[in-house]
Amino acid sequence: SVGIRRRLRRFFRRDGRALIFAMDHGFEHGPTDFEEHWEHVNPRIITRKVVRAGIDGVMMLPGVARLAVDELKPDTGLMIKLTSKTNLRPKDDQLLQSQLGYVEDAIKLGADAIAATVYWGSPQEDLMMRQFAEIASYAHDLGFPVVQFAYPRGPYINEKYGKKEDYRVVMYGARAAVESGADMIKTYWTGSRETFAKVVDAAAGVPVLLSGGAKTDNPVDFLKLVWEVIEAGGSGAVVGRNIFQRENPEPFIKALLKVVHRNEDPEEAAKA
Ligand code: FBP
Repeated sequence: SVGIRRRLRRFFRRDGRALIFAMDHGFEHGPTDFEEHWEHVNPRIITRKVVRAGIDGVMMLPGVARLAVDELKPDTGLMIKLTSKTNLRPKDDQLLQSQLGYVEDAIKLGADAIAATVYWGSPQEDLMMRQFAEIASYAHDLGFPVVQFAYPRGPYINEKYGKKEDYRVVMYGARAAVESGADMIKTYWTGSRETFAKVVDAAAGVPVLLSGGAKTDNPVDFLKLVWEVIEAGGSGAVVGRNIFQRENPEPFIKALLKVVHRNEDPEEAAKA
């Protein structure tokens, strides 16, 4: 619908690319994720910094969005994620993301997009598929785009492919996201430009964004990774730890924006 297209444009610039800040870690990993730079446990403080640096959008769970929303610029895309899990659950239940909020809650917060995770290949895949279908159907009816964090993970994947980052697995997850109605996909790095390009192909025009991952010791290494994603036809990145675990996230975000939007050489981008 027109509403979906219009709202998607809040994240993507004219070049069709976006850099989005992710901050659901206090729930999904626990507050220890912020211990590297403890001030950033306060959603207002870190949101103020990322917005000042020029980030295109942010992704949060509803409660944190409520705390941070006043720090956003009118044109900062707001993505509200409606599923998560804590790291406190028994190990056997870690392969399930549960719904913790509703499409209406996200809309009341001013969301431009609704996000939900599906662990493709999980023993609880069926439940997450239904959850995603319900969220997507309602959000689409109301003209809101839906973002799928398409994360393949499960015992059979490990048995058959060795690792969840195998491009055949990541590409399968991206394709499953498209076929289940996603308007934007967030997924893992597959290890090379060539293989990530296949993931992008399998998504058949639905934008594919990198899921940041653990902080790299050397900031340039992460800039290089994002550069590869862009060269592979990826539409940008959704980045959490690589931003908020850095002492000084603002220059790093500016460097990331140069790589995402100007294909700038990572070493050069890091210098400025
Ligand atoms: P990062 O850039 O820190 O990897 O954030 C992306 C993200 O998807 C978060 O939204 C989420 O909390 C986290 O990664 C989940 O990571 P994992 O499932 O690997 O524990």
